[in-house]
Amino acid sequence: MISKYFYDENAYDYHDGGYINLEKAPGEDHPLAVPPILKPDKIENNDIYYTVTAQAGETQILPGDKTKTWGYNGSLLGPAIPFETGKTYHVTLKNELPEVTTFHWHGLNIVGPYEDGGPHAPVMPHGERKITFTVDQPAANIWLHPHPCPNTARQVWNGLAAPVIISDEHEKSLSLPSEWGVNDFPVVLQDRSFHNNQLSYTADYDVDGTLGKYALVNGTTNPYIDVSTPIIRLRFLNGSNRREWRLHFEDQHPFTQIGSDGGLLPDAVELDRIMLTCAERADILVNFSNYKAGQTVTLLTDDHTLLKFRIRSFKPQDIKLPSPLAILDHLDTDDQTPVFKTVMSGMDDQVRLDGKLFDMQRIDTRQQVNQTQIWEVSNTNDMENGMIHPFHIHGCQFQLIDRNGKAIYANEHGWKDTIGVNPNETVRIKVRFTKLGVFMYHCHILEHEDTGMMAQIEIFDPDHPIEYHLLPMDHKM
Ligand SMILES: [Cu+2]
Repeated sequence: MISKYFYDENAYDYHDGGYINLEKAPGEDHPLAVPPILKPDKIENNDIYYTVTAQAGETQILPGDKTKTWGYNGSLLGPAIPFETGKTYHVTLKNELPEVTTFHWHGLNIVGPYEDGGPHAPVMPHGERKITFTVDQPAANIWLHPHPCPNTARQVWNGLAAPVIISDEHEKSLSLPSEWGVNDFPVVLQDRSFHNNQLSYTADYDVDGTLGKYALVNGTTNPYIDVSTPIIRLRFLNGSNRREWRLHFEDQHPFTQIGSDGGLLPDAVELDRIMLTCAERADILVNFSNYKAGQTVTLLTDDHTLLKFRIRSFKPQDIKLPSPLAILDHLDTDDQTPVFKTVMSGMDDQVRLDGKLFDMQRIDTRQQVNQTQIWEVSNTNDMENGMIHPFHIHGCQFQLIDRNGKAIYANEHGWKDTIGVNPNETVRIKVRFTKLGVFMYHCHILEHEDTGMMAQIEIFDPDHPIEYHLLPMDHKM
């Protein structure tokens, strides 16, 4: 049993001068909103067609006036988008917003930079873009969010984010809870402040990451889940601009982590608390068998009530998870493996990646496709105890080696695409891209990313060089 948080407490976001403590949102408790599962436009054999539209709307979040929000195929957040390993997807991306956006598939092994949906793939207002790709990675909880440079943070704040759920045959064979909205829930963790019930990104902006004073879970304030089967699957996603979520039950009830960013862990891990930095995911099973109907079990973040579980009647149940839970395709390295070093530094508007600010027309490093490199990802910053920078790479999933030469945490043995890096820490990871393209790697505190704590890698095939048309920084964002 791990009984402490996973990171250096000195660096937690609540030490920041601009930190905003969560408060209970006004109004009653509400059942947790459950995003619908996106329906295909059509299915032709192995080919599935979807349409995803970024649009503006209004959402009842607080008592009183509705809030003007943005969402995919709806007014806030989006539907859960189901992918199956081995199938080919044809996705029409439509923009009905009054400004340029992009559609980034965070965690998907997909070619870049256009299909990946980073800043080189703008979709103009009333415009659309069509992309096609085959999903060839294991079951995982990934997500969709905008990535226009430098407006990612504001667009996410306004409501754009959607869970994307990849399933495969192996995961289906595990008989995990699978009744959507009954015992299988996406759990998108965000925080927002309101001004006369409206969002105001400008009013709440913080260069070190914008925080809100109310927790929103799938857009719901004061949410609860009615527990009608003993085991519940919670697919957590930190969809916040800045906030770290330090999750634990009020009574320290244990839970089982079965998956991380890029899929199932090689072995399930028993925990009683977990921290998620921005963009990280955790796939969790909670067994409520020992509680009685009428009881309420409360999930906290720090000491703030986040999500209540109201126990209904059910028969106790246990799940037998196989060991190993999943066979990972281990990335092999030896002393000939090339090493790439990258350094996150600074706070406020001084944040830098390798001492530089982002430039869309500059390729910062190159790596050969299907070849593994070791990346040494450092956070040098120790200003005012420093801060954790969540480091993300597009277009691939990677594997951790060590943290400052020490063992990684028990729940870091699976595929990851985002890792919290502590001040004065170097995390070594094994990185292999299987798709060609130009990809971003960056801090996932969205305001740091927008400030320019981001760089680009070209993944090349020496036999098939490709010329990319890289947009300039001042194009029509
Ligand atoms: Cu950062």
